[in-house]
Amino acid sequence: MQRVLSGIQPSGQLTLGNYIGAIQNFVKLQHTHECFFMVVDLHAITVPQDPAALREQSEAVAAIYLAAGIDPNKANVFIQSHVPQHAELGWLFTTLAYMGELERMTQFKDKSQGKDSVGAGLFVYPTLMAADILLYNAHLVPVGDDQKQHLELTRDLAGRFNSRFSDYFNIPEPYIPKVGARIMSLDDASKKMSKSNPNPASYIALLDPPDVIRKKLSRATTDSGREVKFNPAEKPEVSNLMGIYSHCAGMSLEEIEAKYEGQGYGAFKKDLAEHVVATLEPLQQRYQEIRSSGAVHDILKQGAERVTETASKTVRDVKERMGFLLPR
Ligand code: AQP
Repeated sequence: MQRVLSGIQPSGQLTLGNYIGAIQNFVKLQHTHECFFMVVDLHAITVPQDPAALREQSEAVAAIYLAAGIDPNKANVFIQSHVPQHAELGWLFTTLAYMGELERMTQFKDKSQGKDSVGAGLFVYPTLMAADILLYNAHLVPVGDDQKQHLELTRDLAGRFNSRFSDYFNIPEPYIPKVGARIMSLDDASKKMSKSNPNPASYIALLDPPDVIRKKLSRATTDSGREVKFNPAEKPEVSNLMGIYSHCAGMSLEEIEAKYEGQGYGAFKKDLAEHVVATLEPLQQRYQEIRSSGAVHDILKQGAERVTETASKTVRDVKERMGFLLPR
């Protein structure tokens, strides 16, 4: 069975973008692949995090995975920092990477732009991501556009290790989901919806109460026209809302256009809010049950225990091939 690995950073409240773009695919993949779904807290700290919020969000992301339908008996669900081999292999890969290739990473350029001081962790982030993937010799990595370059680097580092030391790593492939959705921000359709956006009106958080969802969607930016038409180049805001609608209501874009023909944006936005609320309500209910059951910690402990055997074997094999004197 092919192995799939992915993770989400506990760097804010998970959004509808994370759900549609990542978590819903995770739920499907667990039935056909051996899956590793992490809460990538070591990645989250590459930009400053409030300690209490980081702890809370880490548990929340894990509980959302479970509430969304990831079954911890089918998929490996764990916190990245609970398996210290991620950081260890990350360091080993940092020594194999070149400054030039890390400097070319567009995510580093974007996240460091205009900042006076940029953390070194943000710079070496892709070598830790390579370690996450190669630790379990994953075959497939679900990636959005913004992560494709990091996966290329992972492939380069795996190949470099194989040719410099010995053929050990499988070269992972990107997994592009059939329905690849990129949900854009509600206040600026040129930016993706992001959990670390300081303006909460720019995203729908998965745990937003129904009234907050209704309010955010009624205020979502549109354009000065009144036609509900899918045209990302000329009507990016409306097209983004239509993408969300289509996803939550299970209707095609053509059906949505036909339904709201000649009606303006008001009715469309109102119905959109109800579809989003109906999509998220069951998840929110399960989330509350899971959090109050106190089961998350045990599930995470078991998840980390289960993957540790593979992770420590990989690190041991890698160190042996690199020439480390191993403890006997
Ligand atoms: N707007 C989005 N539309 C579709 N998919 C999205 N993902 C994130 N935003 C959207 C997918 O969710 C996963 C989470 O990845 P991450 O936590 O490593 O960080 P990210 O991609 O940078 O997501 P955020 O929400 O924008 O986080 P911050 O603000 O912390 O950087 C990935 O699979 C991503 O494709």
